Amino acid sequence: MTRADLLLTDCRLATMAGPEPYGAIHDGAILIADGRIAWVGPRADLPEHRTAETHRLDGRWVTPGLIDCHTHLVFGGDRSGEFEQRLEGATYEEIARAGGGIVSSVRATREASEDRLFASAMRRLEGLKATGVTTVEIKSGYGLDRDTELKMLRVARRIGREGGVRVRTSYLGLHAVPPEHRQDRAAYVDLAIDDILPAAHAEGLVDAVDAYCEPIAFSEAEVARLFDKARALGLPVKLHADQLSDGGGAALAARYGALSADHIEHSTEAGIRAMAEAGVVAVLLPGAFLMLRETKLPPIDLLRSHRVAMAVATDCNPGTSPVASMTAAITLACVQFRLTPEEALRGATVNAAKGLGLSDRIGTLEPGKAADLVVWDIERPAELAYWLGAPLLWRRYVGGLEA
Ligand code: DI6
Ligand code: FE
Repeated sequence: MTRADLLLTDCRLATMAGPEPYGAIHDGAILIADGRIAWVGPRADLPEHRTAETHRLDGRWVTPGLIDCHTHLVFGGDRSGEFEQRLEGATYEEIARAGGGIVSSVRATREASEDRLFASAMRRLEGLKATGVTTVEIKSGYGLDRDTELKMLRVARRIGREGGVRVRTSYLGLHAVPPEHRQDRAAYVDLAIDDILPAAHAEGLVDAVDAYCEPIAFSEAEVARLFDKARALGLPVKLHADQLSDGGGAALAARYGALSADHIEHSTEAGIRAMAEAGVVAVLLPGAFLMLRETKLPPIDLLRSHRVAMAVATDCNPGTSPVASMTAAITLACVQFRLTPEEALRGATVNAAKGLGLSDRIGTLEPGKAADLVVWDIERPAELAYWLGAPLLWRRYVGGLEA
């Protein structure tokens, strides 16, 4: 007799595991106990069980909770003025080099209180939750001094406690050189690596370490120093790689066994091969591609032929991707990058879990995994990619509880 807290029944399942497209089970049921999936399969095979509660889902589709594995959800202010400048022809790099860009969000983030940062991030989080997100990665990187980086990461942890989602944090101290160090970037790199990172880690605020590797940001050598420190602290790494130019970011990420290399529009085949060999997940960020009106597509065919796992994320940030909808990221990945709807949904579930190092806990509907799941008002899973901005969510469960 299987003991359960909750039975979900009369539903179609996209388990994202198994040989069928979407790992589909067409008349399925799920038993949930202690916040985890105890059993999942065709309703006809449901084992004998005792359960406190039953939810009938009237044939709706159930998927794993969506995982947004790359966001900058916490920041002060907005950059809609720069958006207007870009519409008039200024480029992202020009604005950054003229002292705008990331640094203008740094000013606003330093000024904002923790409560204010929390409140504004929660508003954006509502958009993600309404589009099925149950786990979100949140980066620092708009503080660039010790107090503000730690403030951002504390807000991220608070979102994990109070926001109705699971949160993974990434320390992104090497995001930009802050204004007070413009004349002395080496001193900032030292500070970010030898002072801020250890302080954040000592407070338990860091799940992974990220960096922005671009000519307008940090070099391979600077990032390598950061990654050496992360390794010494036992922290996994990931990288904003080859977004605006080929800077060898994919290969660098592979050399350090990174969880993921993100963007990778400009990565070469050698870089992709290195990622494949090292098991690095490719995180595709079609929101940034859209908002910057980029034209250089990420090498999707190479990722497929080298069997690199592809994830899809919003990159929600005030500069390049003011996107607070996970289903919009899925749609954009299909329309712009020509992922299939199934690839895009894998990218928002099983492959995103891999990109966060959480494959054993979330990302599929399988026994033993957390009962993070989403019930959708759709007839076919491809609708998650097809609709842009339509409300499709019917209900979310996090750890087996309606959230
Ligand atoms: N992610 C980032 O961190 C940068 N680009 C991206 O896609 C810059 C974000 C920003 O301009 O604030
Ligand atoms: Fe980013």
